[in-house]
Amino acid sequence: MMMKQKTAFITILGRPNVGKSSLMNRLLNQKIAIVSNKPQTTRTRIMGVLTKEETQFVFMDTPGFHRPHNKLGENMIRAVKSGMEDVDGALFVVDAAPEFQFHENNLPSNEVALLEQINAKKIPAILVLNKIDLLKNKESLLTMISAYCKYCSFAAVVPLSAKSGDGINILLDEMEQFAKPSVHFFAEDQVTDQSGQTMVSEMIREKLLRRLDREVPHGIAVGLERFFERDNAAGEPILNVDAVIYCEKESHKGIIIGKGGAALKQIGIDARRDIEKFFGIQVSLKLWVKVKEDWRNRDGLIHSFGLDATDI
Ligand SMILES: Nc1nc2c(ncn2[C@@H]2O[C@H](COP(=O)(O)OP(=O)(O)OP(=O)(O)O)[C@@H](O)[C@H]2O)c(=O)[nH]1
Ligand SMILES: [Mg+2]
Repeated sequence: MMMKQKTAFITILGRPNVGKSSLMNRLLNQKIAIVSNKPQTTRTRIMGVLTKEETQFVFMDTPGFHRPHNKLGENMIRAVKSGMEDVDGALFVVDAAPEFQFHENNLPSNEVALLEQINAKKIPAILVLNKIDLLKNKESLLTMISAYCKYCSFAAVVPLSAKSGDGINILLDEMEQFAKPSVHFFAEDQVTDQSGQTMVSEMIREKLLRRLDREVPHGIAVGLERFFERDNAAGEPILNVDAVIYCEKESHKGIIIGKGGAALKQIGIDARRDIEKFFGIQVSLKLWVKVKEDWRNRDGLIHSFGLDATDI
């Protein structure tokens, strides 16, 4: 007998670095969105699909909500806002780790602004307190919960750890309330709308974010020049990828390449390992570094890197 199908479109919102992408990856049980300890890792809206029996969850991982400093940042905020249109629910993710300086009557202003939008658009939201694996004393959660609940009447409150998976099943159960009777929009085995090429350039960017410090990683974009499969002499398929890493300054280029090319080599090794794991075939990866000054304020370049605002 056909099960009655249900669908829930759910946007994942929060300030930068709280673990939105980690949470989506954990929910999907697969790494779709890149993760780093640098704020503003996610730059576009990334879709992730989870089909659990009769319910299909369609997640939208969004860039961290912040005050933009350039055109790229403005596009990122537009991606957050367009991710709030026509959704059945939201996960409002906050950082419960003790090193996050939490003041009860003084929530970060970008969180307050986001909650105001959630309220104005009447989006039912679940408060997700992430990173509880870092908490020794769970009592601090109560203070946080009551502070956030002053700003929004949440449909549920779920403390969890995207890292360990603790609490994820509770969230999955709570999200069922967002599901509406509807046919499924995606095939059961589809996990994301990102192309293979986008996944590859993002995997390379992740390694750069993880390896680089200060302002360098924020000014990086990765473009693919070539992406094709060919058999080697032994008849085994090899995925060939030629990628260009764009940065904003000549001095940044030097940092990315490193002494004798050592830094770039390591980035290439790390990225290749991930790409091979993802596609399940051997990969040949070649990397170049080029400077494009102030590209984050140049529409043409933003467009060529696929970082336009993602309007529905
Ligand atoms: N200990 C711990 N760390 C976590 C957890 N979830 C995420 N992190 C870490 O938090 C950092 C940020 O994670 P992301 O998933 O990239 O955060 P994000 O909210 O998507 O960040 P932006 O895309 O920049 O807005 C990374 O270093 C993660 O490894 C968690 O449950 N526990
Ligand atoms: Mg992210």
